Amino acid sequence: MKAKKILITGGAGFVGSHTADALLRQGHEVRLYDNLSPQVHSSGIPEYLPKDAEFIHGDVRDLAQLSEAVRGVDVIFHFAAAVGVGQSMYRIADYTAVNNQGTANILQAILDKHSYPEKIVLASSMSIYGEGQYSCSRCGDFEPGPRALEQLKEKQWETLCPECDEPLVPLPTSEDKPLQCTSIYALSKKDQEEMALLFGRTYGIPVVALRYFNIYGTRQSLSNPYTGVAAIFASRLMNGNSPLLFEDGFQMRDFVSVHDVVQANLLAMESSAADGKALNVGSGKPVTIRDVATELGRALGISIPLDITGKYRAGDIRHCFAEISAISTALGYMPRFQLKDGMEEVVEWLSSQKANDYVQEAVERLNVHGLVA
Ligand code: UD2
Repeated sequence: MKAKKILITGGAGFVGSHTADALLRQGHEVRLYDNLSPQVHSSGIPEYLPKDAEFIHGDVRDLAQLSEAVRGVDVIFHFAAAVGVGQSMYRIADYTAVNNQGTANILQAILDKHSYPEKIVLASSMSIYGEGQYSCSRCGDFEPGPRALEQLKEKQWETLCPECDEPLVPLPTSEDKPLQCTSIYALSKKDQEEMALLFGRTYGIPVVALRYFNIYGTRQSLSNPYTGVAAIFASRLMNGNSPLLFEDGFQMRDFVSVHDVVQANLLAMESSAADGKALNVGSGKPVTIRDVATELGRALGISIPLDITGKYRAGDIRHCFAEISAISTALGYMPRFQLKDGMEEVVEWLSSQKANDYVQEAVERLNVHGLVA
């Protein structure tokens, strides 16, 4: 394979840096563009930053700097984003500037510099679905909207059948489920996805949007209390605190190893079979948030009881896990990491890490804005 010049925005981050390592191993030339957001990188440049990559300390809100960064690259992985469902609900302008305008800037930079890449791979998110797909044993399949506030106030967490009011059974969510964003973050990801795909169609540039589910793995920020629930739980446990679980902890997600996400990223770059598409990237297996916290505690050998708050975080959905047959068929993607093995790798990494637990402050900030009830 011919070596390519590759730009990764958000390249110092969790997904960006792992992707960079894999690309460098394949002999590609990698340029990382990252603003080293203090919320994620509390100690500045991370020690894992690959030495063989070029590093540009830059912000996607800076069109001039970005225009230099896109020059002459063959492939762009656009991962830079403000990431946090709850936080996005009170930092609306910031999230929109970084995610929506930042993406617009990349596309503008490509046009302004006449530097057309052969591929753009964009980090989208499962959050754009809102609630996942469901079925009622009596009334059939549903794609329900957000749960009613009255029901959440009564701590009735399950999504109810719109016809008979009985709890629905969650099903794997596929790409054709109508999108129903329930947070500003989700809305910004939907906008990023549509903007990039539309740009690709207009200018004949292959674009792939990957809808990542809940990613976990080494290098996930241990100081960011707003996202990365596995790392948040780890940080709580390592500081002797109970993981805080919203609702009753039985909400289900799809936890996918960062190594499987890297597999999907590379396949999307190398193959043309997913061009112009938006595809799920998950493990295909549902797991409750409670199980994640329990499993992590067990693997760390720390026995601290979970704090089941019985509170609801604005913007959260109940259940969503991935149907992965579309990406498997198109790209041959096959998740290789089971949660249990993946957790063990994380725990080994954690033994050399310091975790700053800012979760209490983060919850207080949500409280101030009436976003936890
Ligand atoms: C991931 C993504 C994020 C976004 C989100 C989609 C990463 C690093 N981040 O965030 O970009 O796509 O998924 O929803 O992959 N919860 C608790 N206690 C906590 C924190 C969270 O109970 O301290 C619950 C939360 O209420 C929700 C569930 O855990 O029910 C998952 O949280 P999330 O959706 O914010 O997922 P997260 O943080 O992995």
